[in-house]
Amino acid sequence: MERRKFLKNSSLSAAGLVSASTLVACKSETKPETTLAASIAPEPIKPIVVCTWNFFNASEKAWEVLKSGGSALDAVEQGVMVEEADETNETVGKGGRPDRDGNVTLDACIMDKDGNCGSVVCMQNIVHPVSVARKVMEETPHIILAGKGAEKFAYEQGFKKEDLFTESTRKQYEDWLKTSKYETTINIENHDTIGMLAIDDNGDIAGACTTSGMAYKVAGRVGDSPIIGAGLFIDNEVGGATATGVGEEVIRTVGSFLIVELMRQGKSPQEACEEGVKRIMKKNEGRKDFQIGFLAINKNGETGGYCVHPGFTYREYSDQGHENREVVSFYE
Ligand code: SD4
Repeated sequence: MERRKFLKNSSLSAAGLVSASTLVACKSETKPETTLAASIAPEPIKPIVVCTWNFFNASEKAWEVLKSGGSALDAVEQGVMVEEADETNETVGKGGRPDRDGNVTLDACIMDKDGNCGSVVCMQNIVHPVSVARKVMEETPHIILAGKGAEKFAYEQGFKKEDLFTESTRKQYEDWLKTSKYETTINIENHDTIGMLAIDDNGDIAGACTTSGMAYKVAGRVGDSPIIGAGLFIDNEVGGATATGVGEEVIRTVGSFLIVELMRQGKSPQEACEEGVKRIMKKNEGRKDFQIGFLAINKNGETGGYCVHPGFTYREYSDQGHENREVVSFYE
C-alpha cells in the first residue's frame, strides 16, 4: 500500500489544498485504492506535470507552459531544457560528467500523444539533446540518431556547438583519472537524470527524458534514458512512465513500457511502478548495489513512484499543489 511522504510542500499545499493522491494514501488502509480513487477523483486531474527527483525549476517551467494552454509536448521539452542548461546539474546537459576518455556524451528522447518519438544517443557538444530528439521526431523519418551523425544533424538544424565541460566537471575528471576507479554510488552518482511526464488541458500525455548517463562510463555506452520503452514510454490511451538509475537494469526489463502495459491491465501507477521494480529485483536477487526509480502517471492524472533504495523522489505540479514526493522503496 502506498506510504508516500510529502516533502517541502508548496504554499498551496501548506494552505490546506490536499491532493487526491494524498487522500488516497491516507485512507487506502481501510478501503481498496481503486474504489477510493474513483470516488475521490472522478474528474481527471489536468493539466499536471511530474518529473523525477526534486527539480523545482524544471517542473515550474513545464507548469508555466501547461497553464498558458501549451501542449504537453512543449511542456516536457521546455521543462527538461531547464536542467540541460543548468551547469550545476552534473548528470544532464551542460555540466554533465564525462566518460572515461573525457568525452561528455548526452542521451535524450521525447514522445508525444500519437506515439511519435525521437531520440539522440551519445551526442557531444550540444546543450539541448531533447530538442535535437524532437527535431529527429519531427524532421526525419527516423527515431534514433547516434554520435557524430546526431551532432551533424543538430548543426544542420541550427544548434550551436558548445563545450559541455565546466570548470567543476573538468577538475572532477582530472581527479578521477588519478585512480580511474569506476563504481556506482546509490543516489549520489545517479541522482540527477530528469524524466518528465505531462498531461495538458486536452488530456493528452507527452514525456521526455535527458541525461549525460553514468559518470566515467566506458566510451560509447548508452543507458536507458534515450531508449523508447526503457527510459520513457507514453501511450495516450493509458498513461506514461519514465525511469532513473542504472539504465542497464531498466533496459533488461523494458521498464517504462512494462509499467504502461501494467496500467493498461488495470494497475494504478503506484502498483505498476512497484511491479516494475520487483521484476528487476527478481533478476538481481540479493543485489543491493544499484538504484532504480520509476515514475508513472495514468490518464486520470494519478501518479505513483517506486524505487530500489530509499532516496528517490519525484516532483508533481498541478492545480492541487506543487510537491516533492518521497516514494516507498523495495529495500528499507
Ligand atoms: C543511465 N538512467 O544512463 C541513466 C542514469 C540516470 O540519474 O538515471 N542517472 O543509465
